[in-house]
Amino acid sequence: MIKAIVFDAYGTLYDVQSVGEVIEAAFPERGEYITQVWRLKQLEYSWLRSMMGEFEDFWAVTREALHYTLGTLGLRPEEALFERVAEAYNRLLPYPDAEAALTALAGRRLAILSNGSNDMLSALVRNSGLDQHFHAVMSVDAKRVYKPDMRSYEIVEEKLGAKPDEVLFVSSNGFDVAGAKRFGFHVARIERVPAAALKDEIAGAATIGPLTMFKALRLQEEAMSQRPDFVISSLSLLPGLIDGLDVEPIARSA
Ligand code: LAC
Repeated sequence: MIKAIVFDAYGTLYDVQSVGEVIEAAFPERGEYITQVWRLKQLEYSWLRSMMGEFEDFWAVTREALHYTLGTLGLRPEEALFERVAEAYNRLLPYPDAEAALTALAGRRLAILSNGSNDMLSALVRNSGLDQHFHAVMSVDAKRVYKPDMRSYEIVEEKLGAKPDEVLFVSSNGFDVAGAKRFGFHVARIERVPAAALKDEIAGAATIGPLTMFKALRLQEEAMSQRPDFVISSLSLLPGLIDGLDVEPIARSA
């Protein structure tokens, strides 16, 4: 029996590409490059910090990654501009399929487990109006270690009382799918960029740009032994998938 449906945030419910507009306005012609390198470096720094045993929250990691990325272009913006761009991460847009899917799943215990700091996640769900859907919004801050470290996934049982095999974890991040599966969750992978579409994109490109590289590195299924239980192309298909599973309803408030 599934007692909780737990979502990853960045890249799964929220579109990390939606910082692109703010970045392009701040640094014309460099929006795509900065958006991709920033996200790649942000994740890399989260993993480095977990491995080094030197936790700083995701807001610090996000800012360090932005510094790094701008540094590769020789850019040292004044503080106000830097803050404006960094803040875009707290105003990411939800994917267009997120709200309807969460609404259709009402009556189940829905939650987020994210690398985002508590402050970032509060801002994100509030700014996007998705806060009403979640029973819990859980940050890895509680364990001071980032996904896919196994300790980060323990937060779900500690906060929701659901054992790993009572959880359906939903993510589009390859590394998170692998980690969640290794931990023992049932895992639904949202395949935002199908392998065949990526292959065609690469075949049709004269040169391979940063966004294509990002899709290749972060949005594909990892070639590792931890495979997701379900693969669906969009969150819209999640309610149908869940209808076929044994999911515990929660008591509705009157
Ligand atoms: C998160 C990262 C994985 O939301 O995107 O935790």
